[in-house]
Amino acid sequence: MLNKVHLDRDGFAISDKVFSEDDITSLDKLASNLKPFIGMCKRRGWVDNKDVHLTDIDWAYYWSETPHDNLFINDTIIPVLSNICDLLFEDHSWDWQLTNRYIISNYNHEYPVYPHLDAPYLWPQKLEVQMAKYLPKGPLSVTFMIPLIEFTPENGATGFVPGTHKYIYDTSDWNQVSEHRKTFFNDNFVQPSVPLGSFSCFYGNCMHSVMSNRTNSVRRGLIFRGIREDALKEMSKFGLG
Ligand SMILES: O=C(O)CCC(=O)C(=O)O
Repeated sequence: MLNKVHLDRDGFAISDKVFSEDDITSLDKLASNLKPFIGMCKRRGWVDNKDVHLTDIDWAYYWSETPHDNLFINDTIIPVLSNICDLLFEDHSWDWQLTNRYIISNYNHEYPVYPHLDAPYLWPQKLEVQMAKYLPKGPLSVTFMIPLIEFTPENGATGFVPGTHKYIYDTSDWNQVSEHRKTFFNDNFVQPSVPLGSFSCFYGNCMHSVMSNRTNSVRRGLIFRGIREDALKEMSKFGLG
């Protein structure tokens, strides 16, 4: 279903088709009615839920909270992804990052890239917390992105820099070097298409970014992240979500 050799070589891999296209299309319809939670506006940058008129914003992209009671997600998608986490975390226990179950809606925009690492490798609000430097070796997180319409380079398929999960980053100067990181990303990214019914799976420390959507269709995707238990314990110690 998922090629682990490719995942370990590149830091990301695209699965076989495992979900029904009809179920995915129904979920996309449901997702189109979810309200924005946090995101990037085309004109005024980052917006979060403290802002009042979230629905009036000219979004580039935003994240909505995923419904907790959806049978397709709970009975079909999560068991498939859980099996993969069991395999990837090997004999470590792990759990879902419950504060980060999102559907991302990516609108037509030509917004600059935001290359980043996922939790628990990067904490923009606490850059000094660098778990990759002191927890035992091995993957600390795996992110899954399930497209709700086919992902293509034209509609903003996720961009990845292959192989970047093999390194440890010093995140303490994350903000100072952001322009260099964007240059590095723009020179090296790939944008694999992800067919409907498949998903992408990537280690949280594989550098990736939301990309421009140059079509008039909204590109939505469901995001789940499995995190190793020792990292989850550190997160709760530091009050990180
Ligand atoms: O929407 C995408 O393609 C990537 C999303 C992402 O990087 C994130 O939610 O952290």
